[in-house]
Amino acid sequence: MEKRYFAIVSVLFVLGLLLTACAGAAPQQPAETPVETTETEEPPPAPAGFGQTLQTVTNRGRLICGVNSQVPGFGFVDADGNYSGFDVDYCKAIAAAIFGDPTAVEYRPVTATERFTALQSGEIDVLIRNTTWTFTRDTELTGNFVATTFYDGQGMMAPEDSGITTLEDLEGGTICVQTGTTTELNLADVFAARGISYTPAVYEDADGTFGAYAEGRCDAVTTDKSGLVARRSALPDPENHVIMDVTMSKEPLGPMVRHGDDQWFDIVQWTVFATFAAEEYGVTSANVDDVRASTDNPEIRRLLGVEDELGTKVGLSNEWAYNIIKMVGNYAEIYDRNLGPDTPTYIPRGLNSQYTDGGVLYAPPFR
Ligand SMILES: N[C@@H](CCC(=O)N[C@@H](CS)C(=O)NCC(=O)O)C(=O)O
Repeated sequence: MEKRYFAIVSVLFVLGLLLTACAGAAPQQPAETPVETTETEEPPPAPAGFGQTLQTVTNRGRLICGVNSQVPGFGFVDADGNYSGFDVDYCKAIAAAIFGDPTAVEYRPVTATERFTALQSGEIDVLIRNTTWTFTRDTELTGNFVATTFYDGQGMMAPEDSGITTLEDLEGGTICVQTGTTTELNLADVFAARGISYTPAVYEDADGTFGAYAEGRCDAVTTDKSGLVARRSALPDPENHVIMDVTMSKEPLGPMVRHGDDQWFDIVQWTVFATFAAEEYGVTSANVDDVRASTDNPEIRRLLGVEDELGTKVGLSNEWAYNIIKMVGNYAEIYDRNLGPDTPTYIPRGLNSQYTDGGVLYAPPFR
């Protein structure tokens, strides 16, 4: 009996506490009471999750994009210092979204090993360098992957005249691989699982790795299949090298930002989704003006800033997505420009097709 009395009193006490807490959370002033403001008052604090990155980039007047400089088709710098590639186009797309100017980018080439420190230290605003989304990069390395722009997998390439056509043919062989990559780790996992012994020949960058392979210092070379296609195109005799019909891993590649700035995350993420959606709705750099002037599709109107104000919700103008499409193009245009059938780095779309076309590209709704 006493116990029950105690329990009832406890429940009432807790309820009382909760009510007090709720009352405490209520506004201190009635809503109608005018709040006094002065001209010199500090602006209200930014909403939770709004970090400094957009402000820093805007004040600087350009985006600093961490990229590859050695992988044609993805991130490559030519003799005149011009950057091009699929990843590079996403740097341009972010600059178009922020500044309405795809050239407002400073490219910062980073190796596989230095890329995460460059992002963590603030040396770069975003990393777009054929970087695979993994658990530890997303957590321990304090990064956030916004979306996958290219679904890839690890491959293996050997000279055609070597007769090596399967991983098992590499038993006891030497394999060229780049350090600081998922490639190095997957190679160890896959070969251990299959019981194949090998010697890794490890290099700091792609030039070192593929240079050694071209000189015959290893029996085969391994990296993402996109990297193999890209670097094969730069060999003196591309036709003499075969990418094996094997996929050793999943390599979802995409832009990475730092933890702690949700606004920036959203900007980079929705820049990517804008390119997916534009392809899905058939909006291209060539027809975007006509579509903007005439479409009555509400989602396209929102995407292009005709209706609603999506841009302002992430601190951008409402032309942000229009500028991306007009100045850089939709996903298919970006893909074809860098990896399409008319390029030396042709890679069939495969998984990187729209979900409506048998692939996995799928932009959430623009509303
Ligand atoms: N996607 C893998 C591999 C990325 C990678 O670094 N691949 C090499 C081989 S193609 C590369 O891009 N090297 C270029 C360089 O070091 O500049 C990862 O994120 O670890």
